[in-house]
Amino acid sequence: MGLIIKNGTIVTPTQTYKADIGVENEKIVAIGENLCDNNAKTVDASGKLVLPGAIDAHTHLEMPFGGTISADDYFAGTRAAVCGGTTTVFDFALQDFDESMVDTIKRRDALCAPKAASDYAFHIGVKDVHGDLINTMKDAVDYGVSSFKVFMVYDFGVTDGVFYQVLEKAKSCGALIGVHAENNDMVNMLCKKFISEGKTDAWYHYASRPEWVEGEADERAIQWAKSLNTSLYIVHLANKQGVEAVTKAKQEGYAIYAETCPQYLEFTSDVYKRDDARNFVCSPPMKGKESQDALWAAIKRGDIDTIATDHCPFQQHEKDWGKDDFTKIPNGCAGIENMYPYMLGKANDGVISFNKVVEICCANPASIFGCTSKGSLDIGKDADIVLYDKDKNFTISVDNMHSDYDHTIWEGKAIHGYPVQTYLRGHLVYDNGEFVGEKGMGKFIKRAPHRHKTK
Ligand code: DUC
Ligand code: ZN
Ligand code: ZN
Repeated sequence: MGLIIKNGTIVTPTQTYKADIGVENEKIVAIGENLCDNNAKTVDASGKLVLPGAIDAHTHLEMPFGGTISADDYFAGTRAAVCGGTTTVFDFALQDFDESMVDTIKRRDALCAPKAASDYAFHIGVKDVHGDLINTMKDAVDYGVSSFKVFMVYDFGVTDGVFYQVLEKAKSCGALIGVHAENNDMVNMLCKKFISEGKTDAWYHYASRPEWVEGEADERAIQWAKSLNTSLYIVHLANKQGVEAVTKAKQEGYAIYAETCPQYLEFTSDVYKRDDARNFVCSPPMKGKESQDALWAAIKRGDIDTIATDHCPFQQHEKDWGKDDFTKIPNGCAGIENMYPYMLGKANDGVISFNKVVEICCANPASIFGCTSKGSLDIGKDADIVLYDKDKNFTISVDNMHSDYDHTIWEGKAIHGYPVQTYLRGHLVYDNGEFVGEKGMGKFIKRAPHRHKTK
């Protein structure tokens, strides 16, 4: 064996137990007591938790958006990811009009492959399925990209009819559709109304995208998936009405999956009253306390399947474009390095269990998105391993993050417990505050087709 991690406490979604882990050729090859190999490098993990690397299934790296490009490129974003214990990152490859789905993947992968410091996968952001383009979804699945996202908002959003067509095609070709659900018409109308009334500060970003603007769209999207008896993945769910719709659909037996993000679990719409409110502008916005409570309750009862970040940071001067007009603020916040430590910190504080964190940050995204080699500490899986010190206290600051942005909404947040080492396929890439990996070492993860569960 090349590496043995000894004396740690392994956490899976269902078990917590003491054992050593043996690694050879980037894979976990042994789990047991008293593993021994004189040729292996040995790491003592006494007193530490040994966790799978997390999977962040929702990021926007070097994405052209809001009149600029998101501040973390593929290197900075993936470097930051591994420093927070996330070893696989999903990015959105946004299709161009008239572009086949495989060309979309290849265009983005040409940018990503030389820079990635974590493993990575893509979802395709669908814009155009006219003519034969819809059939190229199947080519993408064969290429190893078995998920697509439709936006119900933004100038590149799709119509309801296109969304339905894409859902139907996905069912027949082994793909999962993710949806950014907000009612576009309502958002546009409310934005215009507030601006014309001189209501221009960042509070009106929230006021133009209130709970029901998202909840109503969630309900419609779920309705269409139900009518096709097909799976649907709701990204960045942030509101109570949507949570209730997801719970009901699950109880009825439909394969409706929900993702939420740490920012919705930590902040409420009160942040839009702060002086730096524009820095918190993302879509959907943070919601009220009732929605936040509903999200935590849904995590505890199993109705939220995954946690991801929607990482899409912008620099301060770009956020400042919207000082006097909230519609000019580029939408998005940082989070890629914070997700796993934040959720693990909640476990350390007794809010949820460590097993639950491993389930929703690692095992569930791996199984939902067909990452067959990722998401758990089992023999045969990639040796993506995080050593976690429950006693290490950490205060988030832009100065101790590993991204390229110049501010963070997480500034000053104290985290109880923190990752101390991250291994990517057995290679040490993060060591006590330092990135020690290499640009370009991340690999494209070819994923299995989505296995549709029908009612
Ligand atoms: N929301 C954001 O806040 N940023 C990126 C895209 C999105 O949907
Ligand atoms: Zn979105
Ligand atoms: Zn997003």
